[in-house]
Amino acid sequence: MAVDFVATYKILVLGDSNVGKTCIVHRFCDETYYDTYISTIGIDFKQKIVNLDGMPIKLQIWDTAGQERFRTLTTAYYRGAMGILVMYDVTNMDSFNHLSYWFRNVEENASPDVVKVLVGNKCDSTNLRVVDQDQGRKVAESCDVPFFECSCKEDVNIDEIFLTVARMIREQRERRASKFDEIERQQWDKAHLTQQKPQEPYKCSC
Ligand SMILES: Nc1nc2c(ncn2[C@@H]2O[C@H](COP(=O)(O)OP(=O)(O)OP(=O)(O)O)[C@@H](O)[C@H]2O)c(=O)[nH]1
Ligand SMILES: [Mg+2]
Repeated sequence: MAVDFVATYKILVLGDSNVGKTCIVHRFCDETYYDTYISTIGIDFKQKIVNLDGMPIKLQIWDTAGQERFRTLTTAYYRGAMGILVMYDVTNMDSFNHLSYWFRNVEENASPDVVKVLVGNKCDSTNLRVVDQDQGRKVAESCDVPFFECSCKEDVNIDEIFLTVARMIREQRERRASKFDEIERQQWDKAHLTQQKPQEPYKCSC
């Protein structure tokens, strides 16, 4: 059977209920958008193969429920994630104020080398905006993560967000691989150089 992708990257989408997590996954994977709100129950996922600078990579995107009653369930999925989108809604100040909760939760439950981006959604809603772009940028700088504002409704920045995360995951994996190569090389050197150590010159016991 032909393999049409070279790696699978697991990406998790987090944030308060109603910020647009399901919409961003649908927009990216299916190029669809719905105005009706159906709150996610538990967790769901969709997949899409992207061409990452000439390499076909499968992105497996996990859409978590923002509702508090599902937190224990969704937290169990943090560990396997290679990339995380932490999302808020630029028309909802509470969702922005809760970012510290989401970043702390990632810190406590995800792998230490997971890559993260901060995403402010619904940037099309100019009249309803309550979180300035600068406020989002400052939080991203303080967490040392890339920052995007996007609109699932008008398809603004959606591909850019997922391709950025995918590139960051690839770079992280390359860094880790070269670290392993280095450790392996050192172990090989140690083993072989010890073996090749010159023998002690023969000393007569008399
Ligand atoms: N104006 C505007 N509305 C949006 C946008 N993205 C999502 N919405 C609306 O926001 C509501 C919530 O979207 P969802 O994607 O279901 O939210 P969610 O974060 O998955 O919510 P939970 O599943 O409860 O955690 C829906 O009514 C969407 O139509 C956007 O870019 N612009
Ligand atoms: Mg949802």
